Amino acid sequence: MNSDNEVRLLGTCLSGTGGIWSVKTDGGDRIEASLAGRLKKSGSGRRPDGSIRRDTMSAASQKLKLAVGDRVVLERDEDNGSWRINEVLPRRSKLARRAPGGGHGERVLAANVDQVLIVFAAAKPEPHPRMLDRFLVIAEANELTARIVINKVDLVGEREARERFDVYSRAGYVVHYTSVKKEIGIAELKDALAGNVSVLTGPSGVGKSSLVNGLFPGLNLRVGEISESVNKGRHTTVGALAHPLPDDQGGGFVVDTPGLREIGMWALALRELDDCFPEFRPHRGECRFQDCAHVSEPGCKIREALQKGEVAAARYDSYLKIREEISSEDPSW
Ligand SMILES: Nc1nc2c(ncn2[C@@H]2O[C@H](COP(=O)(O)OP(=O)(O)OP(=O)(O)O)[C@@H](O)[C@H]2O)c(=O)[nH]1
Ligand SMILES: [Mg+2]
Ligand SMILES: [Zn+2]
Repeated sequence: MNSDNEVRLLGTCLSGTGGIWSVKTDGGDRIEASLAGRLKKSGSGRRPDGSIRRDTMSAASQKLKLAVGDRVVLERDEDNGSWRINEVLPRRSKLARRAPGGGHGERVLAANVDQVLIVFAAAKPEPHPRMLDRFLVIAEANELTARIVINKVDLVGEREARERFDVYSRAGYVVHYTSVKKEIGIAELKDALAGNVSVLTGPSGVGKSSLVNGLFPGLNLRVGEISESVNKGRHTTVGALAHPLPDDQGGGFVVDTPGLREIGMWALALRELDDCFPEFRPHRGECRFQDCAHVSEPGCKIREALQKGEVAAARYDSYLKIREEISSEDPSW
């Protein structure tokens, strides 16, 4: 290779399995790059002869800190022309779930995230509000803006869907009502995505991938198909896939993630939980006891707000359930 061609580029990680990542360079090219061995947390995943060992690749990917959305410095190997990720730039934000016990078990779903779109279906599958509340708590715990998307409104009618999820508008969230099938609410959602890095999350089968395709028909469909096969039953793969949005529509990325069946295994400090419910925030510091758990303490302003109907009973129930779960998970929290 001509040494004049030696290049150092900046890019954004779109997807990665094991040690190989697909990166969009700031110049707009899409390239495959391997992660420099020293950036992997455990082992290099390489045999002495330089070939990659499959078994250690998946082990390494579990401990990798690199995530979709990460900004990276790429360098080209002079000898064989291949690209290598040599540096990961500091993140401005991230969507992460902490494994029980905290500390080393953090799972970063995506980096440099502007907002989380929590997608549920109005029906098929039947939405579980308690689960929606958990997704919201995770977004809040990461200090990320959350939007709610209720898809498949064609199945129940928009009015019924709005009635059912009005509790979330009242809690302070923006709720989008969409149908990919009937093209309802798609334009508004598109505006919300333009220029941002947005992560779509939610249960399986609610239409996350369909929304991405419906929103940006120009996006490479083939990538979506790969996503399906990559994610199927392979929990150690980095399942998230970032799609660059068209530059003439403001740019940004939308990150499609595999559906989650349950989100129980995460931990959050108990004292942070209050802040994860936006409708509790106006009452911060107003309870009689500073360490009020809002369970049965006298002079509790949250329970007062509940009685007045300012805090919805269903949301308060979720708060209690999550609180209980956190305290039983690890007594030291
Ligand atoms: N009726 C109706 N069906 C929809 C709509 N959007 C998506 N679907 C259907 O719902 C099914 C699941 O859609 P996907 O886009 O694969 O769902 P997903 O959330 O990406 O699922 P995972 O990848 O498993 O997490 C497909 O059969 C879609 O055709 C909609 O607005 N209305
Ligand atoms: Mg999908
Ligand atoms: Zn209280």
